[in-house]
This record gives sequence, C-alpha cells and structure tokens, in this order.
Amino acid sequence: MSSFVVVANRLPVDSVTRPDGSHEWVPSPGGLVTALSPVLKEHEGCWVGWPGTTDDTHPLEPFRTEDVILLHPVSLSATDYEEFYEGFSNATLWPLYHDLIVPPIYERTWWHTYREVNLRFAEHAAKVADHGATVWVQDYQLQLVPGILRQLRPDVKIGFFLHIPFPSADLFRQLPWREEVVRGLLGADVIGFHLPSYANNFLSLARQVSGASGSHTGQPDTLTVHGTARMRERNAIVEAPDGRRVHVAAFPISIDIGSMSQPDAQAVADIRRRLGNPRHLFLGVDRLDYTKGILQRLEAVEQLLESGSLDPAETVLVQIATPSRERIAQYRKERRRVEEAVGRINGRFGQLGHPVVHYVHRTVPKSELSACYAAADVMLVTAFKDGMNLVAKEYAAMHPDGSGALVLSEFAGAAEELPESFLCNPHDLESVKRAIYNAVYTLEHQPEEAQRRMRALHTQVHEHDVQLWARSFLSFLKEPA
Ligand code: ADQ
Repeated sequence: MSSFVVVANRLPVDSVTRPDGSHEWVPSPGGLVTALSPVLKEHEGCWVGWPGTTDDTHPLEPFRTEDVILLHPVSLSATDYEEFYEGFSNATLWPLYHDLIVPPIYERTWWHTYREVNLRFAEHAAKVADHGATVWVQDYQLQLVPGILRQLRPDVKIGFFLHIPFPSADLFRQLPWREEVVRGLLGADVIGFHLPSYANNFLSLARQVSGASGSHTGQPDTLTVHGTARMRERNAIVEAPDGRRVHVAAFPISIDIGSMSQPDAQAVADIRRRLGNPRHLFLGVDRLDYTKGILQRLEAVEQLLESGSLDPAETVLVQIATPSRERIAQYRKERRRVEEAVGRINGRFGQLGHPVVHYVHRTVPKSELSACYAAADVMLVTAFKDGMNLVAKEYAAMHPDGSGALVLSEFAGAAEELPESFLCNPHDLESVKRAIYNAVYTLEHQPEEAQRRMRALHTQVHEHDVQLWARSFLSFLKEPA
C-alpha cells in the first residue's frame, strides 16, 4: 500500500525484446517521471499504468525499474488498445479537445471500452492506495478515474491534471457522453489545467452540464495560477453534485531543465557543418500530429523561398518528427502531406548534395536533440492548438547566451509564458511567414533585441521548471488556498 499513487495511461517503461527472444523493461524517462520521482521516493509511492504491451498471456505482476519506483501494470487487450486508446482517446477526445482541427468520431462501442478501461485503472488505484493516500491521475485518457475512485475510496485525496487543452463549452457539448466525463472529473479534489482559459472553459461547462454549481462561499469566481508570475492570479471553486467543493486551477507544466545538459560547442559546430554551414538554420521538432502545424510551417518556408525572401543556397530547415499514432487514418494522411511537401520543396529548391529540408521521421536521442536545439538559429513551433508545448521551452533552455529566436504559435499554451518569442497565427500563412522573416531580420540586424528576447525566454524557463509544477500542484492539493 502506498501513500502516494500516480495513475497515468502509460507506465514510464518500454518492453524491449533481447536478441535471444526474452524481454526486459527499460525505463523511458519523461518530464513527468523526473518531476514525480522525488515525491514517489520520499513517500514510497507507486505508479499505476499500462506497460505498452497488449494481450499479455500471463497476469502482469508489480515490478520495480532499476530506479526504486514500484510499478503496477494494468493490462490492455488489443481491442482495448484499439477502442480505448486509438479510438475514444485519440480519435474522439483528442480532436474535440484540440478545437476540431479534424472531425472527432463519436462511436458508442469506443465509449463503452473507455469506461471499462477507466474502471480497471480506478480499481487498481483503489487496491494499492493506503488509507488517506494522495492519488494523482493524469490526462485525458483517464477522466472517469477520479469519479470512480471517489466512490470506491472516499478516504483518498484525488488530484487530476489535464495535459492537453480543454475546449470551450460550446465545442465540448458535442460529446454524447459529456455529463459522464464532467462528473468523472468532478470526483477529484483539485482539477489542474495548463492555462486559466482551459480552467475557465471547464468551469462554465461544469455548471451547464453536470448540475455542479458555483461556490457557496460567497467568493467571486477566481482562478489560481501556480508557478508562474506571468499569468493573472485567479481562484475558483465549483461544487460537485455530491456537495463537495472541487478546486479548479491552472498549473503551467514545464521541463526538467536541470537534467538537460548543454551540448559542447564541438557537437553544435559539427551539426552545422554537416548541414553545409547554412546562414539560416531553422528547426522543427514534433510528434507527427496534425495539431502541430508541420505542413503549414513547410509551406511558409516554401513561400519565403519562392518570393526570394530566403535564399535556398543559404537556408536549411531540419524537421524532426516522431512517428505517432500511425494506425489512425488522420495521422497517416498528415504524414503523407508532410512528406509530399518535403519532397516538393527539395525538388524545387534543393541542389545536389544540398537539400533545403532535412527530414527525420524517428525518435532522436536527447543529447542529439539538445545539440540540434543549440545549433538552430530559429525554432519553428507552429501548432494549431497545443496544451503547452515543451519543445518551445526546451529550445529556450538550450540558449542561455541569448542566441537564437523562437517562432511560436499563439495557440500553444506556452505562448502565455513566452511573449518574447515571435508569435504567429498558424491559421494565417502570411502571419507565419512574417514571424519567420522578423525572427531572421532581428537576428541579423538587431542582435541586441534578439538577445534580449531569448534571455527573457531562457530566464522564464529556468525559473519555472517541472519540479516547481509538481510541487505547486501537490501542495495545493494538500492545502487548497
Ligand atoms: P506532446 O503533444 O507530445 O505533449 P510536447 O509538449 O511538445 O508535445 O512534448 C513533446 C516531447 O517529445 C518533448 O519533450 C520533445 O523533446 C520530445 N520529442 C518530440 N519529437 C522528438 C523526437 N523526434 N525525438 C525525441 N524526442 C522528441 C502533450 C501535450 C502538450 C504538453 C505536454 C506536457 O500535447 O501540449 O505540453 O503533453 O503536458
């Protein structure tokens, strides 16, 4: 039994098959595990999640990684994976929560499987949580867990954090199972979002849809924003149907800047040399997802080359795209369109031995990624919608000297904390082109202004890391202000 339990769709491990056919669990450290490790260790905490394999023939036993965190695997069948993960989570909720960039699919069988899998996660958490434990549930795949867990274990304290945007009430109301999802979330004591605007969307929805009402405390609705000085201070409480007071607040997530080592100058110079020492080195790093606006940034660069604003002989764009959710049709389509654009741009503007776009469709080791960040003159983050976007923060982290420039979508949550970037509207190609052009112009003709901007971005990220995010959430859960 643990006094601190994290519940997330994925356990922080991957199953790797050795050459002899046997398999082992290899840690896959992400920001979340780094942020939560100290708390997990201090409280002998555990993590409940899916290990990434389906249709396991033997029941999966709890195990520890080489670290000390105890992991409780939740099994999924191939059908669960298809209907709960690919279906309801990523073809219904993901597009709905990202403002319908593609149409969400509403499929009743997927919803039923989502409910069943959420029940399974909640039952696991209920089994391993000590009396009065703190349980922190993560993300859109598990929105029913707080409500189920509240019924199974009224003694535990429940926090929920959503890593993606929360849409406006008008969009969310499309969801045929909207009441159940809102009630599921209201099982928590604290519901956290990246931004006050997402929290506000949830608050107005909760009042419309689930019978939840505003606070009886007579306080005005205000929202608390933790961990950053750049967002307005506000505070909100909503009453759940069972009369409990649920706190709703914003906690902008960040990166583990301490674990990111600055690449040495040689590695950075090597990357630039391998790319032909271009005058302008642009970089994109994303999961290959239609929300990220990869195609639009390629088109913006193409048009700047076409108009002569950028010289193809002096320009290189490196686009690193991690394969993602490839069995979902919209993702396959997006990949095809991106790859067509890469081919077309290189066909039009590349020379033998000098393509303009270098495209990498795989996961890249963190050290190589850091060297790319450090080497790039201009980072392109052009998401149509993004809960936060850690890539923008990682880039700023790798430029402590004030070099480089960040082109950032207004529709990425990170834009609220990083206003010194070159902001753009990804729905307007002219705006993306202008931001790219301004970034290049400022770097070349107003270097002091470029440095001022990047130093401000670096300071913001340096002072607001993922540890601060986790501490803020957990201390608020312990003692809501
Ligand atoms: P994501 O949509 O995955 O996260 P993001 O926040 O940018 O988006 O995080 C991506 C992470 O993957 C970054 O740490 C990046 O370095 C890494 N990455 C991307 N491509 C890679 C590659 N080819 N090789 C190696 N690493 C790569 C969701 C939400 C976001 C929110 C985060 C955290 O969609 O809005 O910021 O969760 O809450």
